[in-house]
Amino acid sequence: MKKPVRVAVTGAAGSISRALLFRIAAGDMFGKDQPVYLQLIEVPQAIDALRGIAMELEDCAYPLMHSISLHDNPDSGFSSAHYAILIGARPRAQGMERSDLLTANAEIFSVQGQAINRYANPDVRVLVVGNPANTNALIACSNAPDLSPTQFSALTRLDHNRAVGILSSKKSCNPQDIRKVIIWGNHSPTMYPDLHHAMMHGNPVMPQIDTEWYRNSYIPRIQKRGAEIIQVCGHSSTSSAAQAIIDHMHDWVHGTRQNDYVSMSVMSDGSYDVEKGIFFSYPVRCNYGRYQIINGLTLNDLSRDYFKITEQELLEERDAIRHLIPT
Ligand code: NAX
Repeated sequence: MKKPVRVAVTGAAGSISRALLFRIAAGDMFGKDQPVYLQLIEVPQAIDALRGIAMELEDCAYPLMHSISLHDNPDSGFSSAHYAILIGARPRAQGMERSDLLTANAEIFSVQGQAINRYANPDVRVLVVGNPANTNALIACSNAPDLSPTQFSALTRLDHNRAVGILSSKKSCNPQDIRKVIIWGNHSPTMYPDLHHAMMHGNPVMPQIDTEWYRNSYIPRIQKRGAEIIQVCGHSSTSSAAQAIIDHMHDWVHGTRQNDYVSMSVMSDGSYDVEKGIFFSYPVRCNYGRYQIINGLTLNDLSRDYFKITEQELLEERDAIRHLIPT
């Protein structure tokens, strides 16, 4: 049996975590031969609810579930963690300006970044889910000076999976048959779902779809899918978010499937002329626990226009919390 890996999860009593934790314990994220030690982190007011979740996890008697610990502070919560999944975030309250939301979350993620820097395993991999995810990842990463920015990422896999799922429904094919879909930019309604490099049954997608449908129906639908879910279900995505987190971490650790790439928000190295240092969703391939941005794809005028909008939004978000980024 392998040695257990330590997985720290914040917001562990929240809706997404309720769908996620049982699947991590069942081996869906790291493999059916990898025991896990869950380090669950919550705010003090939610510790009682978290205790109930821990009891249910125990009652499942998962063979891979090595042990569980509960934490109301990030220092002990991230101790020796190999993986840190940052889901807990401050939701937008009524009357709150976007800049207030950015600042409130920046404070949470700067404290967590410092704790990860000090107490996590030096080779830790960090996934930021809590919104605004890209900018929260920037804050956490900037507060962890001893770690490499390549150890941090933010979740745009849900948008990627939505882009695959909705296209496969439209074309009545299996999602498996669709490859090389890309989400560029921010996890927000400015994201750009790009099908210009996508393949279906081994052939380019664009000649197989109506351009009018792509531009006026498909792109806005993916961009606003989160809001559509809230409108229909009365709450934001939970099971699909958990699935996306599983897929993101699984591929980061175990590698991307052959002849495909996936979307991950990672620190820009200037690829595709995006400003360096912001977390931007790129097409990547993962191998041996590392990601590599896919370079050399051509962008047409439509793509360039979308790029500018989403990059601009990320630059504005960065400027709003700049005072919390250590120099
Ligand atoms: P919930 O409100 O159900 O749960 C959030 C949990 O986080 C709560 O239990 C709360 O007590 C806890 N929490 C708050 N601050 C904390 C802190 N400082 N330390 C530890 N725990 C803390 O939200 P849920 O539906 O689970 O969504 C969580 C976050 O994911 C939200 O910010 C949401 O916007 C974001 N999402 C991001 C997605 C992405 O693709 N990047 C998609 C799904 C989701 O919308």
